[in-house]
Amino acid sequence: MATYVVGDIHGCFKTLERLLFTIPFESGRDRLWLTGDLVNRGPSSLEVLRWAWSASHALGDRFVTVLGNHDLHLLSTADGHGRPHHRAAFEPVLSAPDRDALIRWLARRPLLHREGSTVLVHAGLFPEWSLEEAAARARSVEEVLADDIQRPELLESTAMSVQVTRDLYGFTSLRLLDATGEPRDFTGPPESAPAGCVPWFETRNRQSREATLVTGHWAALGLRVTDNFLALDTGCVYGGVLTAVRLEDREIFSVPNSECT
Ligand SMILES: [Mn+2]
Repeated sequence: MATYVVGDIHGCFKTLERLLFTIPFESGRDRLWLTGDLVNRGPSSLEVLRWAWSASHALGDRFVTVLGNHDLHLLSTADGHGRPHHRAAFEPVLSAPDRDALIRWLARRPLLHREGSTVLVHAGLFPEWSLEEAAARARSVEEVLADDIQRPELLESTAMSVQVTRDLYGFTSLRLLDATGEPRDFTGPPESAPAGCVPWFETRNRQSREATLVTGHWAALGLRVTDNFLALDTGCVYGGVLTAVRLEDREIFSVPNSECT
């Protein structure tokens, strides 16, 4: 049994199909993990969601997708919030006949998936989190997200505690930390980071450094494969490539974007 991890798809369904055709994935045997951000920006969020829903039901626990910040934008918009440009982008999903099933399924996806010393998250972990602490925090935020009353409050960040909001940010949006250890919004390449800011995975004394972290989210970082860190967002939706890695031997597979430029 091999484990294939696919980076951020962002509604690029045709490119995803091409990647799945390219990798030697056996649906009766292998595992398929996604780094999240299935939707938004690309042309076919609904098709990607439907495919993921089906794959999740067909593969059972051999399929894992973790929630990304754009998946949360969709949940927030479906809850009746969200910004107008998100509402327009998500309209095909929101008006689909199977929308409720898709949204309900998406809201119950994990923020963190752990298997032994391998951990899948969309964005990152705060450096002070041990693996055990990160997993426990993920479980408690997932409970909130799966609750149809509490979820809108969390995603609008009005009635929720700062701690819960910060935890959610870590799993789904984190890239840089400033000198005081607080996150800094930034989308550029790490070498252009503001003075004093460090990528979360390069912070000193990171408590999760014994684990292998598998992430997406940071397109400007691109493909990064080191002993204990794999970053797989290779900017497909920006005209880059969609990437998969086979975890067991770290072979990389990628296909060019064929639709989303
Ligand atoms: Mn993201």
